[in-house]
Amino acid sequence: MQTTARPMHAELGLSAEQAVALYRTMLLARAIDERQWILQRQGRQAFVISCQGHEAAQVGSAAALRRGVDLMLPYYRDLAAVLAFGATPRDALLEALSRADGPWSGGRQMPSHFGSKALRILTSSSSVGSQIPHAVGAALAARHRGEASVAIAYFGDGATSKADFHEGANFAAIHKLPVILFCEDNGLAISLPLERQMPVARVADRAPAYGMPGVVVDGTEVLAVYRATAEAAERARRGEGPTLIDALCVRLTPHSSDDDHFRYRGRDVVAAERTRDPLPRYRGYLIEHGLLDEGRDQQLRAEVTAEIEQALEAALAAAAPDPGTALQHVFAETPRS
Ligand SMILES: Cc1ncc(C[n+]2csc(CCOP(=O)(O)OP(=O)(O)O)c2C)c(N)n1
Repeated sequence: MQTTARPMHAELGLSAEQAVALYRTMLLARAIDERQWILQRQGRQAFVISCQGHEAAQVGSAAALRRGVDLMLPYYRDLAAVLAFGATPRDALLEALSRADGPWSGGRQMPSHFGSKALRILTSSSSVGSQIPHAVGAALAARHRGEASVAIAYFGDGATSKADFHEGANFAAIHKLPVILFCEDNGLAISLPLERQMPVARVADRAPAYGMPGVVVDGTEVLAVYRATAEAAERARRGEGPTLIDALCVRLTPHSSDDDHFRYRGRDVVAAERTRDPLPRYRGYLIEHGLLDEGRDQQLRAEVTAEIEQALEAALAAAAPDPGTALQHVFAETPRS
């Protein structure tokens, strides 16, 4: 009897529309990110820190969770993850331009510091790794409240050398908390390569010390990431505790708009990373399985561009915060000037 292998998205229970929607979110994140570099170079935006190269890891993982139920604790690179969890281009651009109406901090935080009570995205700090124990605490609180939420903490490989990671992993594992520790492993902490960050070969090798699975996944393959995250979420919901996912990503830009990566990476290395760009990879999959063609791709890109232009127009027209409010939420009592 002849058997035909089902395409991976179908195996994962994703419809054709859902499979294309993942691609659209990846396109949207990439286009907002590219626009932010232009705004920064124009002097309109203070700072950029990119998700470029991490889109598949972020969208694949966020899409495998339940919006409105699960808790997301992102770090600064997670534009695509928060878009996949319900944030809009307008939200992103209002905050990128530090506008008073910015939904994450009212323009008080640096760009890329996400947080939305409505979307169950816990506010993020610049301090590397600090969201990891917060995720563990949020999962514990959810359990006490009888909620069925899984908390996902996102972080880079560098963050796994912080005490926050080890304390969080240890506590989550002892108490079998519903946590996913999701490492977007691009092999660099700014300029420091992985082999100088840790004495083990991979981030995933840290997992056995905490009695949890350490799952290595190609972070440039959106469906592979979806599968790994869905499995970790099921394990968490069954009460079996946390999973460390080591998603191998590429960082297609310098660390931030304040960095020149050619001072520590050869042009050949950056060019090699570009061959693993997650967008053309997934586009190829969709075309191969008849879910996308050139015309539909162009149409999606045009839609995304129009959406961003509209959001940008609104963000450019929006008011900056009143300087008189600069100390609000900083001190319990405003000190005398
Ligand atoms: C506690 C702390 N130490 C140092 C920094 C400065 N810093 C910002 S990002 C970063 C690198 C983090 O690398 P990684 O966790 O691998 O994430 P990536 O940026 O590569 O995605 C460092 C050292 C910081 N923000 N917080």
